[in-house]
Amino acid sequence: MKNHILAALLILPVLVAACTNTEKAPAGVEVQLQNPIIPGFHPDPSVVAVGEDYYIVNSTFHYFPGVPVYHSRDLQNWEQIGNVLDRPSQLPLEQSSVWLGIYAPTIRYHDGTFYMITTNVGNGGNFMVTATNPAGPWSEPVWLEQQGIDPSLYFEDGKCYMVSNPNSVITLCEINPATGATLSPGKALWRGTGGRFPEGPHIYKRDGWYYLLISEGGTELAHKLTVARSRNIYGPYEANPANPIFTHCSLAAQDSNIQGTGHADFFQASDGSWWTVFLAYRRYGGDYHHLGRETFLAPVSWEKGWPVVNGGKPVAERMKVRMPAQPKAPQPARFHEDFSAIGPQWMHIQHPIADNYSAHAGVLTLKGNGDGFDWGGWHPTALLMRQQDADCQFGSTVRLIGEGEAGIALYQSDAGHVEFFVRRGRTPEAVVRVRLHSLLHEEAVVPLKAGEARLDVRAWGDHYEFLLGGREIARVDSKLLSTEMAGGFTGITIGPYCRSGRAEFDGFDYSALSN
Ligand code: 6LW
Repeated sequence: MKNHILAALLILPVLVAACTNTEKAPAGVEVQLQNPIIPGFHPDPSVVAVGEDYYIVNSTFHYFPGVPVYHSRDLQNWEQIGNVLDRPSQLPLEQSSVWLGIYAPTIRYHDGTFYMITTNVGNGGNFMVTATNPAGPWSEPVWLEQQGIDPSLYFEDGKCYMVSNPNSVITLCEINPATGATLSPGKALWRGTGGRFPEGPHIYKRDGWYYLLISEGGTELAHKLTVARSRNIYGPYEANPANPIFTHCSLAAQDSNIQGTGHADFFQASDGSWWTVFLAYRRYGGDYHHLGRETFLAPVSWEKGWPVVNGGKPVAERMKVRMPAQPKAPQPARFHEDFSAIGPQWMHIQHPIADNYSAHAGVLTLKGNGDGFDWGGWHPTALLMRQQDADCQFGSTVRLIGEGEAGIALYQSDAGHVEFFVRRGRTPEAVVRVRLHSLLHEEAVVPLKAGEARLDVRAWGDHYEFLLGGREIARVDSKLLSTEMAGGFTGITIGPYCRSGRAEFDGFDYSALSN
């Protein structure tokens, strides 16, 4: 008996340690996860799990509508169910360039209400909106006092806390979520581990610890995740000795095409397993990326009370993970858009001028107002969607009514864009024109018999081919449209536009290609 008690006493600390370090093998089934889970321009992801439903939001900068909402039940297939900011009153964009507008959002769910908090850089700063249905409608903005970007929310014991990074210090205050009023002075929590741009903070609670997850190093190659913890939400926070907990700025990932990993948000799936969404970009044709920062997924485990992302290994486009259930295999995109209803994937640069758009019987009619894609503080007539596949083909038949310019745009920023268009002054012609900073170059000019042409673009990762009536007339290197060359926080968007005159488009075709 005595021996049993002794044995029990000896084994107790081991059992306690095993329970607090909970290194249980994750349940579920082994599956092949395909990353990115939301490809193309989908930066700064934030995620919330509500039962078996998962929702992700992303930043959108100077685009309108802003902040797409994606829904999934299997963590692999994500469908856009709306946009949080779909009314100009929620999203002032006056003079917003590709560097301004909506920065990183956070989505949370509390007591039957969804919250989305973000920063409108250049037009009002931090604000939040609420909804009972994440597909919308979302409320008018409640403006917040605490400065800094990347605000996040944490709810506990009837209190609502906000964290952001004023003056590059992660700072916490309590707020009244209904009015936005600050209820406690800002408390500096952490400066990170010394990397530049400490940002993207989120607070989680697990086993009595508050975990403060942030990103450091900037959103390019040096991007990384670091974490600190405290028993008290106000601190002091101790840094994880194993920081950074995730980065591709490492020997192990130096040859990966996936780079810039960071800006993450953790969540627990319905089976209790931990996960993170984060942003990264894929390189094409060297150290260049043009599709923007995309949304990725990786498992999180806990070791000795600290989170470990993907077992401490780099992530890949295809990787074996354990998931709550087998997801559906993602289907390659292929569609003909007839614009009978303008779906949530279509965006504008700044607010659209409604009179310049109409759709009827499968034909989209656009009216130009003189604004193109060069900087102008401006409202170009264009419907743009994210290029989500490195290899894809898209196009339309364009008819100019009278004189003018209209066609298909490939837009990274005002400093880097390509238009494939029909132009009619005295004579009609098809043109491929490239803008790169101060350079404006017509790569091809082909005479046409009439102001109508079939324009298709074929994308192959590192270059684009421009097809006039099925015949290639020009090629453009994707790096000219890359973030490295053209700048901005966004990624390529594509679609019909009309700069001047009036034009009809017979819908818009898109299909993913694989080589
Ligand atoms: C965003 C910041 C970041 O607010 O880039 O990569 C900024 N992370 O957290 C713009 O997306």
